[in-house]
Amino acid sequence: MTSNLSSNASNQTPYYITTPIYYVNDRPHIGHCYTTLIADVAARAQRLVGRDVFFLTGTDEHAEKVSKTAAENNKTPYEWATINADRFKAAFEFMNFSNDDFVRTTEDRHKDKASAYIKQLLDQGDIELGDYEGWYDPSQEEYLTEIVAKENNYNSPVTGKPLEKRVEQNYFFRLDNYQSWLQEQFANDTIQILPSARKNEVLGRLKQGLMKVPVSRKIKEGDADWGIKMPTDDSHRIYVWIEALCNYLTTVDTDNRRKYWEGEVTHLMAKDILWFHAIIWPAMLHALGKQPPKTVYAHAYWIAEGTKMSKSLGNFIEIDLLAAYAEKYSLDAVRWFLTTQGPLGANDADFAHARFVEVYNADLANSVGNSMSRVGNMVNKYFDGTIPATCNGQFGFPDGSSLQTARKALENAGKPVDDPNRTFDLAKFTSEATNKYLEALDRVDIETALDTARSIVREVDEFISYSAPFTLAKQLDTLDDAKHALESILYSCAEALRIASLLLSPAMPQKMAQLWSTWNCKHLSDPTDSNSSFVAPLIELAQWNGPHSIKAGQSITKGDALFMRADTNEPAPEAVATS
Ligand code: ME8
Repeated sequence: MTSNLSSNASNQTPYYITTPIYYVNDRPHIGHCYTTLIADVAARAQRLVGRDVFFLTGTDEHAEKVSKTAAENNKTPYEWATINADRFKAAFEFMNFSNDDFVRTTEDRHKDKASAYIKQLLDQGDIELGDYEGWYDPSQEEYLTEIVAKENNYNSPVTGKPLEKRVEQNYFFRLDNYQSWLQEQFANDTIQILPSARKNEVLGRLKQGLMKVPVSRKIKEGDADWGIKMPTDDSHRIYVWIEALCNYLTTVDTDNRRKYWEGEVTHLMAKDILWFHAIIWPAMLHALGKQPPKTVYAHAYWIAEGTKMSKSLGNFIEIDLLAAYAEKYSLDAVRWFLTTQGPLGANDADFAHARFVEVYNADLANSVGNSMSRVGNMVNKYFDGTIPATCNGQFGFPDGSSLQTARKALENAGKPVDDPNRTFDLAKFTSEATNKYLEALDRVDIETALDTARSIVREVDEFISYSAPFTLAKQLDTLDDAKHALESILYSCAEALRIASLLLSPAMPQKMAQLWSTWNCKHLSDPTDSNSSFVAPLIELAQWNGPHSIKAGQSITKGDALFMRADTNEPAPEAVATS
């Protein structure tokens, strides 16, 4: 059963996953929660695999728009940044994210090291002083190339607002020196850019050639005292984007965390900021003598009820609305919907109430939740809630004779099966699903991973419909071997669902913990550890009839339904402002 395993199964390399650090000019919304959720699910899944994981998120505070909004709100930049950083922290706690740290770029631990990296680049000649004239996008605080500016009619490709022609004396990073090195990294996937549509865009733009990029801003009169000064020149500040990128390294550039940078690094973000992460940052790292990230993953955007979210439309889906959905349908249902229906691939995704309810009912109430309570209820009804002693794993499917007995019972009841040749091998099915799950994780393909987990539930549902244990249960006294067959079938369903629950747990940690508690599978994870650590790596935990399987004599109590069915006509929940 353990042959042909994905390389991930025994991967001992530390795993480091990051989200963008978010601007603190405003409060968090669905987009910020989404990227951080994908990182959370990936981090939890890698911990489940047994890897040493570090998951980082945080806030990007030294942007001009932060000091501007602060002034509009009669606050100092730092006060305003703190108000919003606290909102991000609260939102991420509410979403049950398992980040190992939350970095604020106003912290000394970040500022000191970011400054030291810039100093190293200056000393090495990778950063030099020069004049710069270019198209500046004030809304994004970035310069665009002539080609990109022209393509967008000299408007911001993100906000559509006009670009400004600016001339500045600046310090520049010699990005142009790294073109061929970068091309090599992408050609052999030393740095993998995902999804592939995004990689093609980056390669296309890279072919147009790289220019040196500004890494500082001249301080003007009247500027807020906000940001980190250039280490050798007080009249310049480090450009906020360059400083922000450094957070990924500054936070783990300590004796006990350095192993994460030397391990496997995954940067997650939306497509708007891919260029910085795929081109500028790896080149800076190379110049600093550090290894580049293994994966740069850029997802697409959430839109709201068919419309792009924007400040002017005031249609941002904020954390308060997600909280209202969580209140009504459970937090894990919100996590499930966002993870499985989100814009992980190349296309944007719509947050629409009708779709939410449809997915909630189809995937959770009628599938995962229903299957788990059905099997629990049958174990309760037919075996008084205890897995029978005769069922010590060896009755797990394949066990052709039990299926034959089930067919016989259906025949006796006048409801013969349509396909008498159908076979079920849940042991093999779960083992293959676990492998597929591991492979999907290698590509940060969380949607496929979770669908694979749910495919186990679908197979169990099909197995129950086909073998009809409720019909078999009525013939315990009249049909030879009926008891053995019933035990075997229900054991197999419970064991397959136990394995499914493991694979689903990164997306729905609370609901799966609830199942483990009613099914007495607490040994799967240590409930005292909030960081969801497991007692063994996935490949051991998910072993059919292995050391962590459902055991003879294990009591499976009848718990509350994990997900109640939702009324499709119910109105959408409304946000209740919490902050
Ligand atoms: O760009 N759909 O910060 P930011 C999905 N500080 N994700 C979305 C989204 C949407 N509609 N809107 C935003 C910055 N996001 C810089 C980053 S990193 C060194 C510096 C998510 O607050 C997505 O992850 O504008 C996107 O990349 C990020 O928020 C931008 O956050």
